[in-house]
Amino acid sequence: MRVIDSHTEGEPTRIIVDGGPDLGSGPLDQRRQRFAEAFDHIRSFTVNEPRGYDALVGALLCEPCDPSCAAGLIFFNNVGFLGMCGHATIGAAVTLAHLGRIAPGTHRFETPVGAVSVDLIDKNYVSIENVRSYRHLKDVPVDVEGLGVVTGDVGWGGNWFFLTDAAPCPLVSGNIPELTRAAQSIQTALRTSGVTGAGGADIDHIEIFGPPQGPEANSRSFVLCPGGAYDRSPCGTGTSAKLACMAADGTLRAGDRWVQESIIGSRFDASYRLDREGHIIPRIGGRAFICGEATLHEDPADPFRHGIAT
Ligand code: PYC
Repeated sequence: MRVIDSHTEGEPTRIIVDGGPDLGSGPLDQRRQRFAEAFDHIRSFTVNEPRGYDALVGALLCEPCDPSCAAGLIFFNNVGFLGMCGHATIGAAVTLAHLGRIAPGTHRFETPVGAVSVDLIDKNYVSIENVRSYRHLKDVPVDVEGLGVVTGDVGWGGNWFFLTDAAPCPLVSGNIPELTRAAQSIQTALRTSGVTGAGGADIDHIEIFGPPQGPEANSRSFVLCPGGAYDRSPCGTGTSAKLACMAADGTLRAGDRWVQESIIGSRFDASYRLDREGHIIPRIGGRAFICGEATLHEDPADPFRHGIAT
């Protein structure tokens, strides 16, 4: 299997460019289902130790159904599959440019939750227009062990998020272990109290917001990803959910700029527009850098050939 590694504002992406599973044809959500049911060991092989690590997000490059799209992408991580992934879409655009498959300009990529528009500004800077995003629930109180009652919103930005301002400590990188524990406790409380996204969907990302460290950003966030790792970037789908909540509250107008800072101090430049039906279409901009190209090998004698799932 041939892969290209990049990071987007610190958050790693590994794109399978050759030798991935044959998922046949059809809509990407169906191909993602086939990937999960028949080839989950390839997901684990690609991103888990000993070839990867828990923060690594993978993406399978595939043929899009929609001929107007330059590529199809199916995203996955150390524990399962994602709907959309903002940082990995930015990483994919930089990877495709590195391969000479796309030039600076506007492109469309197909994902399991819809097509997204991608502006490759130069070899490292990409601005994406995400899928429609919205707030599903406002001011939901949850009783969290060790934290008491925590109130937050539930939003969709291509994945499901619980967004809260109730930080248990300052949002600095030295507090990542404490923030991780707090976010995991919030997630457990959401699950036990039956708070979900639309249609009973599991809320698998938790975002904790606080003030930015400097004048360059509007806000800083800590984002817990589904497999227990924290997002090194400000999280593209999470920033999209944040924009949707602010739009619903009337605190950010269409076209206004919002700079979201991550727990390691990297930033996404964000804004939104309204589509014809009045839905929020977020725009997220950030930088990605190629960090490696590799051929991954599988030895039938290796007891850990499909990765170490934790
Ligand atoms: O950037 O959307 C994102 C993302 C989701 C999980 C990790 N990064």
